[in-house]
Amino acid sequence: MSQPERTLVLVKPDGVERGLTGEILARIERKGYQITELLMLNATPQMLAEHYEEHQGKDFFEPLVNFMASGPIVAAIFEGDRVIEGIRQLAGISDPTLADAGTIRGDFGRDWGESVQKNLIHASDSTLSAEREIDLWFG
Ligand code: FUP
Repeated sequence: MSQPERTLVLVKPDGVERGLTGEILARIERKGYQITELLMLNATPQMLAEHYEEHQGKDFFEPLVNFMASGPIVAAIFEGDRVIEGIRQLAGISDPTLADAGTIRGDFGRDWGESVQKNLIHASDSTLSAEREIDLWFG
């Protein structure tokens, strides 16, 4: 039998600061996915540079790393069949102004006039990135 699919979820510093950690994790749990590991931590710029390596060199890279290092993050591993797609759907698109109502980013996010999108949640986008990111945050 194959291993259950896993993904990495981060409640970003804006989500933790605004008291939305429980709401965000609850939405994912209510969908039916299971938390298998959970922790709160302050990420180092080095970890964040590795996490967001595909964005190095882009305009928003430095503001993104600074934002992600600005306060505690809650990191979780969720598992379940097609969990990667399922949680991306619950999260909504990156720009919280345009994310559909009913999604986490659409319901709780907005533009704050900053050079980085504060959009509450990270969720891995493929099995390859999920395994890489789980190693980085929980390895
Ligand atoms: P996502 O897969 O939705 O988390 O988004 P990306 O991997 O494309 O981008 C990572 C993070 O960079 C986003 F969550 C928000 C931020 N970002 C910006 O601030 N500005 C942009 O133009 C694109 C992304």
